[in-house]
Amino acid sequence: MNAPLHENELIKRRSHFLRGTLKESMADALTGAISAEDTQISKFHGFYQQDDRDHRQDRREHYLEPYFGFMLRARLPGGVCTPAQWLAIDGIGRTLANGTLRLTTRQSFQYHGILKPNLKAVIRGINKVMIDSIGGCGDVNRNVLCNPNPVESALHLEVYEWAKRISEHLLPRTRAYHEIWLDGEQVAGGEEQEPIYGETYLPRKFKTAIAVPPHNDVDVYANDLGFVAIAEDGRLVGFNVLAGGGMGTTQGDRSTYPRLADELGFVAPEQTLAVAEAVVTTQRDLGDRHDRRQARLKYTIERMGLDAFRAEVEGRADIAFAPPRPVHFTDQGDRYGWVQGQDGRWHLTLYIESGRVADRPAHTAMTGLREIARIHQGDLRITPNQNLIVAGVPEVRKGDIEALAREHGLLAEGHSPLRLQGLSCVALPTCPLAMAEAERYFPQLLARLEQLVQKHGLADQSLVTRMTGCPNGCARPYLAEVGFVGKAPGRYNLMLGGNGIGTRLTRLYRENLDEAGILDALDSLLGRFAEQRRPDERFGDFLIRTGILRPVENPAEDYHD
Ligand code: SRM
Ligand code: SF4
Repeated sequence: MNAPLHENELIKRRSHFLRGTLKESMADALTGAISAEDTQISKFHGFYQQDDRDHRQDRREHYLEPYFGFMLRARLPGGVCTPAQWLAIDGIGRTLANGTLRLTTRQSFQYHGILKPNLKAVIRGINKVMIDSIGGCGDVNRNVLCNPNPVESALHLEVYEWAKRISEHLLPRTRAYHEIWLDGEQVAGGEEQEPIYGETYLPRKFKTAIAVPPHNDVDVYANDLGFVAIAEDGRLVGFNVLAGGGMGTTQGDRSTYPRLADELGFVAPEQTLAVAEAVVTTQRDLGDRHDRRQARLKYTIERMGLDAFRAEVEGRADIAFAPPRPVHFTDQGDRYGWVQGQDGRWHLTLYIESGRVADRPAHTAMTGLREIARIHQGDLRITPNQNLIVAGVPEVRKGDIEALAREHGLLAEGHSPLRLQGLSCVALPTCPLAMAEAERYFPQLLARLEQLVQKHGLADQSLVTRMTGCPNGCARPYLAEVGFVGKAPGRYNLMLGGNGIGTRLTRLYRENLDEAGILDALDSLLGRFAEQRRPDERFGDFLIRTGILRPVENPAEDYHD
């Protein structure tokens, strides 16, 4: 390739294993920002520079620099934390960030609105309770997802251990994070090595998930690298390995599209790390470092062809994939309420609207979760659907936990199936890429949709509905049954046709709709669905069966149809 390397490649190389000039940027008291190059390096340390877009115009008119604040995302494999960790997370959110926490679609949490002078205290604060933010963002492996529900306990525990191991194995080795934020000892120049990543890390972000069938709550097909746990008699016997999934697209760029991961084959558990490393190093060496829009693994696989990619991975890992084992998924959402685990303890899945943990008049989630963490002795698990599980509750504590959850509006009861299956990304005011609202508008739109499903006698129908403020797909709208993808203020592309188990992509149904247009389009389709559906048929399946929508066969072409 003759094209020049992307500027980010040069920034990474110059950064001396992710140090950049972060120390100098932090010491510069004249601005609330960090240097432009450091805004790229900071992502590898888990934080993004943002500015509050609600205040942009006002600040400009008053000749002030933007209202800079930082978003910090933790690394929390499988989303698991202890009550003590939660209390620390909560305290930091209230005192050093904007007073809220954001549970993410990748089982982690984010702080928003951290001012520069507070960044170090935030990072030190989470590290004090053994949580870090290394690789929360950046061109490395991100938070590793795994099914958070501990009901199938022996298997779940095994799979969770693999999620942690993969996360640790693919962690950058640089001491920059410890040196800058935790005052660790400085490493003398030239001594450091990144055995897996090398000095320019990966061409682009990289995501890994493990699914435990029959649940596909992690949306495993949306990941660069996926593992589907195969169990016999409740014990893990290996994984089907998937590669090349991804949701992100760029508006107007027809060479970008969402894609489901392909199956590479079956491996035994002891081959897991070698395979993960081989997929990562293949992408490191063969991924596109010239055009970041073409740099995700999905495009590397498209360019190489699946067979060549599989052979490359087999060679690097010194393994041969066995044919993938049959798997069956039944859902992609969370299972709310109490469920009992094999050891007799109980697990309660709470509903957190759009994952925003905040204190609002009818919904005091921040206080409620703090109160629960104070008395809970099991653990807390963030789900890939932005909810939280209070896990490992003994029978005698059930009543207390449930009473607190009810008092603070955290139970699923009273919410429609539509709302409980909903996901929306952060979008405005913090996300710099947002073209439309998501988190702040989605609840209102859901209220209108609730009226619509009720009108058609579909109030009990499960319908996976997701909204994002731009085509990047952070709430995985391309795997929903009904997806809204922000195009401009108040305008969304309506994506339809997912199958409710996360194994079929949506297709664009109508472009650039306002709320009236959305309701109009769905009113007519839901009406037909109510009249003509087969028993137990899902909305997306109905649209495909009746020919209202053609299934996506070739995402590269179909997404932009
Ligand atoms: Fe995302 C960028 C929020 C999950 C695809 N995502 C962003 C940024 C950091 C905007 C930016 O680059 O400046 C957003 C920060 C908003 C804010 O103010 O907090 C952002 N992404 C999120 C979160 C918080 C959404 C949420 O509401 O939960 C999720 C954090 C997950 C985590 O804990 O790690 C989040 N992002 C996802 C997912 C879903 C997933 O991974 O399962 C996707 C689609 C899967 C994928 O990666 O293909 C996703 N985010 C993107 C992309 C498009 C990537 C691409 O290949 O084109 C971007 C933009 C980019 O990378 O250039 C992006
Ligand atoms: Fe921001 Fe777009 Fe991701 Fe939403 S989908 S958080 S608007 S990048």
